[in-house]
Amino acid sequence: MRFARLSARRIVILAAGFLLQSFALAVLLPGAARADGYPEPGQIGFQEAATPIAREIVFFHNWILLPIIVAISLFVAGLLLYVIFRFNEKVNPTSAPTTHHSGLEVAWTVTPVMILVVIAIPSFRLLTHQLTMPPADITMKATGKQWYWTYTYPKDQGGGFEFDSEMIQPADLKPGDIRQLSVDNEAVVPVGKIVHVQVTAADVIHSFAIPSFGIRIDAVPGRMNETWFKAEREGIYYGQCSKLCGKAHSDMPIAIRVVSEENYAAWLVEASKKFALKDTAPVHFAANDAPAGKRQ
Ligand SMILES: [Cu+2]
Repeated sequence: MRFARLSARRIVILAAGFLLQSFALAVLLPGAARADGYPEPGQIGFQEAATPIAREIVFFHNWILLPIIVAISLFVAGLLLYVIFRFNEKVNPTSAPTTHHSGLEVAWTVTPVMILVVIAIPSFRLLTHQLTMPPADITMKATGKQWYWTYTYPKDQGGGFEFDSEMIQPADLKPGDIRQLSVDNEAVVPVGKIVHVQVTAADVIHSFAIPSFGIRIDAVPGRMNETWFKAEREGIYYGQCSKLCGKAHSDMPIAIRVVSEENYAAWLVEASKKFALKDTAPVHFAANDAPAGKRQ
């Protein structure tokens, strides 16, 4: 039958494409060189890890999940090809009357369960590492607003100020700026220190995410979420609001500048003057304090 021949050929092409894609991913992903702290055009795979948690995430994906899914893809593609060539109408005109095979049914139930158990162990270990917060050296607050972030540094750690961090509009980009990622005021943290980030929002739900730090946490109005990171290298690390939050959702990047401890101390002094609060009240850690209608 013409129809049957055509669809068999199409399945072979699909299976071959599937195979090729699995191989390409397995070969390219772990070895690809990439920029530090931001994504590059055409990049495949994760950004370079800049925290221990991000390193663990990359390892979990590249060396546990990816090999397992490549093996499963190859196995399923092999089965498909075998069935197509061995049991097509021409080669095998009379099909076998078998409808049940208990051993096979037990095997295809138990094997996936075992695979899930193998994945679950490192997965839960990673979750535990992410959610067990070590004591903070620095605490800061990030408040998501339509459509920018406000960073607050508490007074008892040399801060007592807050500032808005807005994306640099495409027309104002200078050489070295990254389109849709560079901001006017980066949040600054010291290298090698445990930083707790309290995350909330003033209007709608946003999400505070930095791929190279391996963090992503929802910013919910009226609720205080908390995450942590320990940046291992100096540099600027970028993220984006990762919850659809309105028309300029794409225009509220996150930029964290990681500096040496001395430079951080110097920045605190400088920023205290630059962003001095008008009233002397301590910085309040409460939601819903956005200036209304700041950006329409
Ligand atoms: Cu947002």
